[in-house]
Amino acid sequence: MCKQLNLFFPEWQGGPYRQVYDGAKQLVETLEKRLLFQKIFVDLNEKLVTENNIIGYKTILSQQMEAIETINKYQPDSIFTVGGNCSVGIAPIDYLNRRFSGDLAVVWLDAHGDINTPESSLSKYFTGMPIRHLLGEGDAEIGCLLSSTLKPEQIILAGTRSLDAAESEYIQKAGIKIIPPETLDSSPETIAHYISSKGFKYVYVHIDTDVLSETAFHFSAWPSKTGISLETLISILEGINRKLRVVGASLVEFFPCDELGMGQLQLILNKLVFNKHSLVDTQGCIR
Ligand SMILES: [Mn+2]
Repeated sequence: MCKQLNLFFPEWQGGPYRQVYDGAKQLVETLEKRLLFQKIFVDLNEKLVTENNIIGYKTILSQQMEAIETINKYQPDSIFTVGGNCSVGIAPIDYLNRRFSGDLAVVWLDAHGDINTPESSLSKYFTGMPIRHLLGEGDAEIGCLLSSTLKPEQIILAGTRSLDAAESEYIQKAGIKIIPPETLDSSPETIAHYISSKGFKYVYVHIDTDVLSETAFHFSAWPSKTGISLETLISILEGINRKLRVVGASLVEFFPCDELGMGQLQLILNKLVFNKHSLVDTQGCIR
């Protein structure tokens, strides 16, 4: 049997909205009826100090450290994370990349690139920096916590439509694959085909709900009109499940939802299948 770890990591200091903490908490409270979550302690003090070009630096550093320690303690085969900011994917991706010796494609379903360095970031929000740290750049102390380094060819930015100039320049220079929302809407299988063609077997799926258009989902922290539809997102996940093995996923950056929104998140969760086991069918976490 595969050991799966479910993480509740509502890190919110990486952006301007404490509501992403509340959104994560609401979802986890409904999921706890059938899934066991390990909680990463998150500070609720709103006074954040900027250091090393990162808002809330010390707090974020200690929270990331706790996430890494928790994962290392359980040594899971797969990890599902509810966030929080996009930065909650750093520890799971770093661990899984090491565990699968680099045979891991990371699908970053997000309106944004999240690929700034602390220096290139205009906002200084850590939520816009996770991928660059996974690529071995960015803050040195955070880098010291990580045990592996991703290669640019492991990353697929999907549904991306809002990039800073420095991000666009880096993506082009590093040769990182980017698939715009229009391509996904007309051909949701593109991602699974691309990953298979590159020879990867294992996949990590990061889902920032802002990959969806504002009309498709109303509760994203950074909504924008031109995203993909919910049907497209479902088809993307089905395509990935058919061809590849999902060993990690994160669902992040949403505010507390009404019943409609919770139902939409549930539809997404129904399609998260880890190592051929459906997340929603399983009882408990470590299995
Ligand atoms: Mn985003």
